[in-house]
Amino acid sequence: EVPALSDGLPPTLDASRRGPVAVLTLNRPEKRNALGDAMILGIERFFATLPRDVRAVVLTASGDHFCAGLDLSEMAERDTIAGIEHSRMWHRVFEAIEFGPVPVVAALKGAVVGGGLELAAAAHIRVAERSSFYALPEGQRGIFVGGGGSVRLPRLIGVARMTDLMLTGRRYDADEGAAAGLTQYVVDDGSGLEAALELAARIADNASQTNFAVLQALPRIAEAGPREGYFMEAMMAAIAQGTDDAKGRMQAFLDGRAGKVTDR
Ligand code: 1HE
Repeated sequence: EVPALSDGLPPTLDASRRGPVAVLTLNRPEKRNALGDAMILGIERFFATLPRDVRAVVLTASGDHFCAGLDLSEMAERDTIAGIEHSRMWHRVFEAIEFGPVPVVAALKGAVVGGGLELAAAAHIRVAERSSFYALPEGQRGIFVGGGGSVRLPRLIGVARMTDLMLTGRRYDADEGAAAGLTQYVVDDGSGLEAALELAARIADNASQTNFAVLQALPRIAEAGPREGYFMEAMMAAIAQGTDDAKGRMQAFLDGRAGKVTDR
């Protein structure tokens, strides 16, 4: 018997399947999907046990808000070392998303704040409903980002915007978030999941070797110097091009059997 996607997940997470796309839902709307340890570890389990025929993931949330960040009720009195270990756990799990097996599309709405914004930043594409707003309220709570936000967010929006968000506690609305580079799509309220599923279906149609290269090679090339970058690019291009899948897809185009760029 095939195990269900949601086996072993806490009740605050829900997982389901739409053909080649798996949907992971943060399901703790009464706490605005605040992320406790069980949820973080559940997210890790979900990605670690994804069936091999899943080709893309949509990350979404129940209720009006994507995620209110770290569950502040679990912060308790952690000592310094335990605090480091806790942050490193978030790093491990979010790296498993960013460098995981398949592309992840996050469908955002309402609050996308603190650790919720850090989680969204680990996805590969972000779709925002108009209700979305973004903030880093760590300054008001006396803490710092701990879920990789200081690494990922400046790469999306730049150090100056990140500094402004953290020092002033300001909020970006959906349009400001898109203009700053946090998200790639803004859609009407109520249509975020549908839009994310449509993008995920396109991703699932893409060649596996190209999706692999985008997830595994692109971020490493972006961090490398140009000499190493060009070399890694050439290696990755040659590996992708040598697959039977690539040859078949190129021939299909030459034979007039494949879609044109203008068909999408
Ligand atoms: C929570 C959390 C939470 C809500 N941890 N319980 N994150 C924050 O500082 C954001 C704090 N939350 C808010 O500003 C607001 O809750 C929202 C703007 C997100 C939503 O407002 P609203 O009016 O819809 O809901 P609410 O009435 O504030 O919250 C509903 C319940 O969720 C309430 O509990 P209740 O028992 O009184 O019903 C809230 O206490 C609870 N709740 N957010 C715990 N975050 C790895 S480092 C990451 C560092 C961070 O993420 S810092 C940022 C933390």
